[in-house]
Amino acid sequence: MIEQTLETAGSGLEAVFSVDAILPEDARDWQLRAREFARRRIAPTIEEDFEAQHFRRELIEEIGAAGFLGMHISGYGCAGASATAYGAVCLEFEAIDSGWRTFVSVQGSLAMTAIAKFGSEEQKQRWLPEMAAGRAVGCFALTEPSGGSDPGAMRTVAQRTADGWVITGAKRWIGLATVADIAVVWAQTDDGVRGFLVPTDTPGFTATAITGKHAMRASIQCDITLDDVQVASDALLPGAVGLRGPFSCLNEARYGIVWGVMGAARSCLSAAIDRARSRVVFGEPIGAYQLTQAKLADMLVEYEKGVLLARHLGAQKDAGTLSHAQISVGKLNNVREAIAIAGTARSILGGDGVTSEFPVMRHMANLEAVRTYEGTDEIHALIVGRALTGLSAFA
Ligand code: TGC
Repeated sequence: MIEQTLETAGSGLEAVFSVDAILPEDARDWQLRAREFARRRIAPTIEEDFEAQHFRRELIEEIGAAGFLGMHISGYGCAGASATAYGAVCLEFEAIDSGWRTFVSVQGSLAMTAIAKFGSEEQKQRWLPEMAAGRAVGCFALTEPSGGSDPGAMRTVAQRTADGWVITGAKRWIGLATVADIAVVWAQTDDGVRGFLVPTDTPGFTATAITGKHAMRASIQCDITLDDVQVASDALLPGAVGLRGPFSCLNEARYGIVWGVMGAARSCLSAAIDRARSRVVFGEPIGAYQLTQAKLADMLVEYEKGVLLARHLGAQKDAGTLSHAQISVGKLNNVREAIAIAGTARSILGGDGVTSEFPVMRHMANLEAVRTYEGTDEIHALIVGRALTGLSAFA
């Protein structure tokens, strides 16, 4: 009886709200390719990789060959796609796992963007085509062990020598550093914060994967030590002076998160809907009870609002009018709501919701990491607060 009613009405998440339907054609094309790739190449092994804390490095060149790395950059082997298309790709990767969306972000939004925005022509020619193809991997070394929220307090220093620079310091929570070929290292200099391209085989550069993580287990985050690392003069990124440089790269990564986490939310919501329709308790599918329907409705409302916000910010970004504060609105809201959706989905799944039979607990754990990196909830609230009042309340 219930099945018949559902069929007649046309039910399910896609029948009520579909991200596919609100994308322009170019973005939808990218989205479908990302969805197909992520479902075929990442999904089948993600639970096992998360459990084993294994990063499946062999996928990198395939992701590059499919065009997803630095896809928003024009030239140098990159696709020159729209910001909306890039966002839709982030959503599909994160629908499978935040760790793989993070890989695309660290490589494309952080390391490649730093080179594309601030690098010399030689640096761009040397690194961007290789990184776009996935033959070279980059990392972005900004955060330090003493805390990530205040990069202005950075202790890593770069001092000029007769023929280059010597860099000393430490970085923490740096994605991909143990598999990277090139590190974008941010350091204090006499001219303020500057960026350097440091090959990871340079003597004195050491990366160590952080273990014991209960989130992002299928991806790599590292400690880096820089012990009198000597680089030539041409390692300096000429176009970045001051914190504006790294912050403008963070904008790109934060923008990708606004979309990406809605993929994790969609995955959790879909699992909860399926379960609500099939799990029988007290003689009825739990989806036939009002409390379950109220939960599902609230999840859908926040998912739909989050996707529409991402789409709105994407349109602004494509028009060149997106502000930092608007990106903070998106990151703050969408991560917070994705976490809430994952938690509610878990409650609908009951005890089985904590197992790897469903993706929900893995998404919940990952999203807690996403909540902290690229600016915590608190930092984004204060960025929005400063934009509203004109008053800085960080200290
Ligand atoms: P503030 O005085 O506000 O700004 C300094 C200069 O930067 C400019 N600026 C921005 N430019 C572009 N985009 C933005 N979003 C910008 N925000 C600020 C600003 O206009 C100024 O420029 P100028 O030319 O006048 O000097 O700087 P502040 O030190 O007071 O910072 C304020 C605050 C808290 C907003 C900032 O520190 C912040 O965003 N903190 C959070 C940092 C963060 O997100 N850290 C986590 C990074 S994640 C990571 O490192 C790991 S990488 C990912 C991975 O590897 O997996």
